[in-house]
Amino acid sequence: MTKSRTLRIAMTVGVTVALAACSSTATTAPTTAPVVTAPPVVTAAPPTAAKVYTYADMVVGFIQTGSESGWRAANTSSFQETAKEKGLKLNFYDAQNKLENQITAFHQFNQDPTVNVIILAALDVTGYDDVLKEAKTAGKVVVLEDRRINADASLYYTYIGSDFDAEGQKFAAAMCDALKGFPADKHNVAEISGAVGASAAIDRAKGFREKMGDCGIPDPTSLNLSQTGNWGVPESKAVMEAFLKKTKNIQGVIGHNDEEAIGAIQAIKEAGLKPGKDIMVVGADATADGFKYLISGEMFADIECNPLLAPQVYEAALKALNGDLSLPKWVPSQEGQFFASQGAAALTDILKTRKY
Ligand code: GZL
Repeated sequence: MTKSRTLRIAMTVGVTVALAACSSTATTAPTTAPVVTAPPVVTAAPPTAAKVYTYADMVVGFIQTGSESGWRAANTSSFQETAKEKGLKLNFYDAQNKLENQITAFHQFNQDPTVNVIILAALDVTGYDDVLKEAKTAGKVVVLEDRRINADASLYYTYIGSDFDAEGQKFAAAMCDALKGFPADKHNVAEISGAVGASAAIDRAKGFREKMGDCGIPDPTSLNLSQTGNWGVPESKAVMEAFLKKTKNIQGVIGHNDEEAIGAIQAIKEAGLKPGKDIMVVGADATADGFKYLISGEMFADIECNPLLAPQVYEAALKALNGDLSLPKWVPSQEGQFFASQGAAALTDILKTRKY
């Protein structure tokens, strides 16, 4: 029974008593006023109404991958800045790109009674089942950000991140566009992929292969022209150098992020070839660095991947803290793509409006 109802009952009984008293005095000659003994008003202590959580009550354990790229730096800033804006407590953990560090941190957050929300940017697609089950037992809200994982969906509230498969398909469509000026039998594309095991790399590779056939691009793996660049410039440059030593019969290259595309561009130029003319380059993330190479024309297209996920992720976590489990198990990020053909001036203006 809510407090207000209890109060109404008390008032009704009180009023009844008063009315009774009135009627008794109004209808009978004055004698010793009858003692009206109202039944005791039972005011059971009102049950505590369910607590309504606000951001001030939110204590987050955030397990980040590391600081491997411009995208990641923007993603980290999004969580740190938004935490300040909303007044929530953020315990930030940088796993230095080591899965074992993520597991250790997850376990520690599970054991921390002050933490009520755990946010994970998963380095890998597997390996989290035990800590996810531990979190469920401990009553923590778990939200996946950026990367999906292969775990039972009952072990987390929701996943907020990109459709990497769709991004991979955009890679293929952009590369087919880039190769329009090349003979049909000269559509050999090298792939510098993201970190092995990362959902972003797995799904971008899958999406690319789903659509590369639209313009006769052979599978880079079948050409022995697919290798991880581990999201970074130096390693990706070395990979592209090795590809070019193996064969000059390469007309395109996709980098699973901007750093990998930039590493490929550096290698292409050092081999005396012209990126954007001899070899067409497509990257991903659409960071400020990626935009520089779109503006110079050395990168043909940059597939956007939105790192500014914190507002959506924190909002989802607050819903879950308040028992609202209405979100779907995946909330895809909204993102587009950019092309050198938009022109240096237009791209420079767009860059001015972007936060990363
Ligand atoms: C994509 C993200 C990837 C970026 C890379 O959502 O997971 O990880 O594309 C980053 O830059 O390292």
